Amino acid sequence: MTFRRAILSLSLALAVVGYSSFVPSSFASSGWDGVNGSYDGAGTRGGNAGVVNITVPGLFNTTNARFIGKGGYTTLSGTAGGNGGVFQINYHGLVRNFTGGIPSPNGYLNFTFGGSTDGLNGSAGSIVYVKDSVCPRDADVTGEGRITVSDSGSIVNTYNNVTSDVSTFIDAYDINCDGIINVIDLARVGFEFGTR
Ligand SMILES: [Ca+2]
Ligand SMILES: [Ca+2]
Repeated sequence: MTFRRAILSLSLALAVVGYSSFVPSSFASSGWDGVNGSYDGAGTRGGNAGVVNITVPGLFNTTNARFIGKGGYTTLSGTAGGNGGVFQINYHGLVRNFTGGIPSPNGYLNFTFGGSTDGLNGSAGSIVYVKDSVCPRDADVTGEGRITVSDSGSIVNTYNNVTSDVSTFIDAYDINCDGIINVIDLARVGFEFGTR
């Protein structure tokens, strides 16, 4: 899928149906950049980048996903650059993570502000992760897109906690949603251990 830069910044709302993994590799290098200001006459303000909102009922695979929405560059004196875009994903689980300290091998996000000839920047964009809690919950209980000893260790550290242990019970660790964190949840981590 290829998008060409238009006069107005492009926005996208995409809802994936069915409980399947979503691999957005076809969006490689897609751009929602704001347009740069004109160099004709006094110049113009750079455009704001677009909004990307993707809903995935299953796994969102960030491995080769690239989403770019930078604010446009302003050439009009005394005026700030365009604003960066908004990138929101609504998902059940991640395969790797753009920003969780364990970056995807090739995944990339850039929703930065635009600059200007007078050094006035627009506002930075925002990146919003919204993980659902549909049962059974994702086995990546720590949420960084990998299933490792951090997931099993988190469950072990709260082992046998029940929902009434309000100060220590963590919903995400109760993968099968039966109200207790125990071997059943640990087994689900085991089934997927090292798979992402
Ligand atoms: Ca994890
Ligand atoms: Ca449980």
